[in-house]
Amino acid sequence: MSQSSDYTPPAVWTWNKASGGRFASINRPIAGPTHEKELPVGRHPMQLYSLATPNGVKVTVMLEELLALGHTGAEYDAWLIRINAGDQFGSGFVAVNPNSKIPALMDRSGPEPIRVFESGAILMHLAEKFGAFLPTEPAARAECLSWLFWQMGSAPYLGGGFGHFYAYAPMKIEYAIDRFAMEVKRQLDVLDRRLAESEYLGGDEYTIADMAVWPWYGGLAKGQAYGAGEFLQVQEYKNVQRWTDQIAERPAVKRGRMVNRVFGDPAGQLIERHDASDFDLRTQDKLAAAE
Ligand SMILES: N[C@@H](CCC(=O)N[C@@H](CS)C(=O)NCC(=O)O)C(=O)O
Repeated sequence: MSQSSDYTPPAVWTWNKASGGRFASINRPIAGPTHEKELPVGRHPMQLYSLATPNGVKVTVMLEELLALGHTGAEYDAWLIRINAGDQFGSGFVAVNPNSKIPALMDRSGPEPIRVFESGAILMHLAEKFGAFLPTEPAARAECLSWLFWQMGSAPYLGGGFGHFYAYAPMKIEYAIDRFAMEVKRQLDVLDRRLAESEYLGGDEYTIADMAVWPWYGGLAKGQAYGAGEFLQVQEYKNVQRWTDQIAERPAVKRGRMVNRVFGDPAGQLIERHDASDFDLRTQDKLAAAE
């Protein structure tokens, strides 16, 4: 391994140059809004401001699963937040999520709107509100929440650690790639062992834990994340593969992953969702054909 480094950190870090790499234009060391912009509000109880990244997909899958169970109170408008264009720094968005990251939810079903940010908190809020996808029996609930919070703590090593240094950083740093590849393979093995003994992460039931983990680790298992399938030999994690395929077959998952999607097959992109019929009528292929 290369050992050299010509960089010695100064006593005080200053923001005097762009960080480099993909997403450098939206990275900054301060919080708060950069511009005034109100968020749009639609007619449904749930107003979601998001993008179809793995963190965004967790919530659109949950909303589609709730609707599939007949919970009409989960009807939602999904508005697009283009993070590459800095929409997350608009004043309206920052008022919903002071952390300036998608997904962000406004629950407008009650007398006063309730803001919810952090995808795990949004999943819990919806699960408790509708009494679905979070077991109430104490042991099953604890197992579900343990895997939900496992995802919240683990995925930053996958995305911000491995993904960043393997795919997005302006230079390939062997030490950083080795460190995070090791951790991500360890995480895949954690999941693989759990899914060898259990159909779903929480146990026999499909829960918000699966909804949180699947968009990240299912995508990774299918080689869709960072072009790293071969590098990490993801096909070896047989139980993760089985679980990934099983969840991908769910109709609500197929719908949820299309919402706020701005890349890939036009037939799989529903840029904004305001009605259940939008899946049939307003995907990008249909809109282009109608022009
Ligand atoms: N822990 C947060 C992470 C959210 C997050 O990192 N969102 C990314 C997209 S996947 C984002 O909005 N990034 C914009 C930015 O960093 O400016 C969650 O689970 O909601």
